[in-house]
Amino acid sequence: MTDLTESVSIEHDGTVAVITINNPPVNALSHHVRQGILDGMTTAAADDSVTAIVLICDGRTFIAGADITEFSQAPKPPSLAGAQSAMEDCTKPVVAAVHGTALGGGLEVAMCAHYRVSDEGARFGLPEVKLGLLPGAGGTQRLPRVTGPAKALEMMTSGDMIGSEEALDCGLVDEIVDDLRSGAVAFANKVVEEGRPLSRIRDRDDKLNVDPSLFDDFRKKIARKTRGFLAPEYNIRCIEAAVSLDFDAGVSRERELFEELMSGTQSSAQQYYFFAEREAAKVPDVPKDTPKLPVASVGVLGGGTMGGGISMNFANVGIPVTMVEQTQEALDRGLAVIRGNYERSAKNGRITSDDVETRMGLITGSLDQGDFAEKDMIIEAVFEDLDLKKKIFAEFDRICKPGAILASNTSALDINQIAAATSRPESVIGTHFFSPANVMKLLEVVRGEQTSDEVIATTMALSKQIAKIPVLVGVCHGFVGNRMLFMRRLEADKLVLEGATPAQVDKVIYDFGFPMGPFAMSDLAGLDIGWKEEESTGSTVREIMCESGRRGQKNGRGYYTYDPETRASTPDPEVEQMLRDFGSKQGIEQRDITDQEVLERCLYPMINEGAKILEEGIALRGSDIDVVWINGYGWPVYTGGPMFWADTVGLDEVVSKIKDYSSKLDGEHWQLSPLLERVAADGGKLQSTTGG
Ligand code: 3H9
Repeated sequence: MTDLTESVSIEHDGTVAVITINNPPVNALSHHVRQGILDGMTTAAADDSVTAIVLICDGRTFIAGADITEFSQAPKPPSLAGAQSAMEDCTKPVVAAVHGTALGGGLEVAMCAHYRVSDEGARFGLPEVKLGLLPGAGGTQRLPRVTGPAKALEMMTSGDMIGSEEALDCGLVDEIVDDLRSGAVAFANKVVEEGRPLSRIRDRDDKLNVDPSLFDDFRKKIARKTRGFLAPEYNIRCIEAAVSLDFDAGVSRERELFEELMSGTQSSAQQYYFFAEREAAKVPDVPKDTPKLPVASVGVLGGGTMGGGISMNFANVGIPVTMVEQTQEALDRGLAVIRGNYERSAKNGRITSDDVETRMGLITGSLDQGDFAEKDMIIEAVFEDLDLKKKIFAEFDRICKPGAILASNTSALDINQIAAATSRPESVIGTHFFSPANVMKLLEVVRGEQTSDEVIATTMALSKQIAKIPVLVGVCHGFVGNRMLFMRRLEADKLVLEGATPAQVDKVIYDFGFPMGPFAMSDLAGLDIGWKEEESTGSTVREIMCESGRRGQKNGRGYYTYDPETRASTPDPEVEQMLRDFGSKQGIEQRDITDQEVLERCLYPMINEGAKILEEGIALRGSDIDVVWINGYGWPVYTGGPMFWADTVGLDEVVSKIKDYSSKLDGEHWQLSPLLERVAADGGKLQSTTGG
């Protein structure tokens, strides 16, 4: 074996030259990998004893794409295009051997081989859209030539991967082999023996003849899902170019559009988010090698919406769950909702009907908390009442085996007080799931003062196992997400007493990129959650709404009125008048409020609160706050999250506006965070500020 560069080597297997890439962790296309591919192709092409070439990777995966860390650096030669041409133009057959994930630039390299083989578990995708980009190494022109434009549209605008069988069906893979290396070499020998042609994807056009209406139909189909994002549209334009221009002109168009995206804020935000999500999983004072506790069985207390959703997460990955309710009726209802959810997924083709039964088989209903005795982890998911939770944890302490993790799904309450109700506070942790818990990706993992490193490490790892994105946070009211949400709520409620309407506030927030505004969100959740009629004194916006019989979507009347059939919402002039009257009665001057003011007053207190959260060490990093808001509340990822966004607005500007508003408006949430002021004065960034 001969080393070509620090990450690429070449050896002979009979007359086949095997070029191996070894660039952990994911064999990204760093400059030495590009150089190695180029050198390997040149060496093998010049070697008369070589009849064919196999390109393969060591480690857990085939090339997972360009090295994203190089995007912010000056380009280093050779270009990827150079390495790709060396493959495509090689006069000997080149076979790419794929395992793990061939992603982005990795798949674009594989598509420059004359043939592709894979093992059964291999997956293929062009996920650049998730980084606010498009496949910029000829991928937008090659993929439609292989799969046809319709499939390429799906793959490139979603960034989703396909498996080896699907890849074989659509022609992306030529053969699935058992043992990758020997199978790839055998395939290469077969190509030589049979005298198969040096098939170049760039020369194909047999699948490109499509009805042009395909593109606009597809645009309509994905419009809702991709609202606000630039990259999906740019990917579509590239595929349009693939069908209307020749290959080289298509590649030029791709380059032009790639550069445009690369220089924009959306792709910086999305690339930043990619690393932020991975960083959030790391806890600086809990080393990577901290022993993890085995979690082979889970107990969930509560079979309502949250308890049921939480149970599903474990059953989905094969971990048995015992779900305990107080009455048979509640338990039956909870299990029926879970079954209904699974059956809907089966109907949509996301899982099979066998999966439904397997997963249901993993969830055992019970009326007896004693069944938690032998469980490795127990999660409490009852309603928010501190005294009740303390009683429950005292009971867990009595019942559960030593070493079991005792978790609370509280969304705001003090984990330390809950832990103090037990004799083992080191085993107690918060796991704040977001609703619906089987769908939402975020998990705020709440570390109590005494939570042990093992319990933190286990919970963080387990979160990933159940396909959640964990963020470790500290104890305070509302943790990171809800604490910041409360600030937006305060201002939204004030704005509608000064002359803005709920519809105006919601539209500003929706246009910013959130899925809905604060008032539509309240209507969806129900206005009467936690409202008690007998204690209501008509002194807050929520109280007057509930007192006038408005409960939100559930009774068709909230801040909006709802069509009983379609659930379409319409602004309610009665509500608007009621809010104005309520404001006037309190001596609040009514005026026209600009959309810009609405935006600043809703979002700047959140930034300010985020900075306070960092200052108190509740979040470990500014980027963790962004991960929380993007995954838990629908903050548009293309703006990077609240901290990244504030950096792009300019912290001086944010500070000066907060000072200005605090001179006119009441509320502690307008008191400028000293950390924010300091970071702004130092020319720093919130996204890279660490907590504490
Ligand atoms: C592209 O290809 C552009 C081209 O079209 C055009 C060019 C001209 N670069 O996710 P994990 C790191 S754009 C650098 O935890 P998993 C990651 O940060 C690229 N680093 O593992 C982490 O580091 P750390 C298109 C990368 O097993 C470590 O690897 N490709 C890259 O859960 C492990 O990652 C993509 O967008 C990279 N490309 O998942 C694929 N990828 O340990 C992006 C990963 O220090 N990658 N790292 O935190 C993925 O989707 C997942 O990482 C993958 C593995 C599925 C591969």
